[in-house]
Amino acid sequence: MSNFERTFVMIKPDAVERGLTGKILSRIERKGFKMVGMKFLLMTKSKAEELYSPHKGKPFFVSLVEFITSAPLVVMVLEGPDCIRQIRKLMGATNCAEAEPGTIRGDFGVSIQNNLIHGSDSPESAKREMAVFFTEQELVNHQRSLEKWISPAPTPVH
Ligand code: IDP
Ligand code: MG
Repeated sequence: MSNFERTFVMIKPDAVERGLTGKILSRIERKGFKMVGMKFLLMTKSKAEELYSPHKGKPFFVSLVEFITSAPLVVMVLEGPDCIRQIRKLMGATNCAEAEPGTIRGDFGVSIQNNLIHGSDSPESAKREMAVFFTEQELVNHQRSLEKWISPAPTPVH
C-alpha cells in the first residue's frame, strides 16, 4: 500500500459560513491523513468552471459554480494510504439527505448541492484538481514522527 497517494479536498462555502471548518477538518485529521497543502480563498468563476469542467452542461452546473464562488472556502491536499477512497467514505454520499449518519454529509447537511465538502474521486481527478489551486512547490513534503503508529509497514508473512 503506497503512503504517497494524494487527494484534493475542499471545505465548501456552506461549511465555512456555518462555522463547520474546524469540525470537518478534525475528522480528517483524526483519521490520520497528513496535510501537505492548504489555502483559504474566494474561488473565481474561471477556476470554478475549470474545477467542475466534467460537470459542464449538467442542469446543476450554473448553480454549482454560483454556489462555490459565493463565499470563501478552504482548499487542501492530503496524503495517506488509500486516501482518495477513504476520504470519500468520510464524506458520505453526494446528497446529504442520503448520506449515512456518521459521515460528514450525513451529520451536517440536508442538501444535494450544499454538501459541505469535496474530495477527488480518482487519482486522475486528484492530480487535475490539485493543479488548479496548487503548484508542485506549494505542496510541502514532510515526515511525521508518529507515522509508524498510523500507517506501519505491512507485517511480513512467515
Ligand atoms: P461528489 O461531490 O460527491 O463527487 P459530483 O457528482 O461530482 O458529487 O457533483 C459535484 C458537486 O455538484 C456535488 O458535490 C454537489 O455540490 C453538486 N451536485 C451534484 N449533483 C447535483 C444535483 O443533482 N443537484 C444540485 N447539485 C448537485
Ligand atoms: Mg465528484
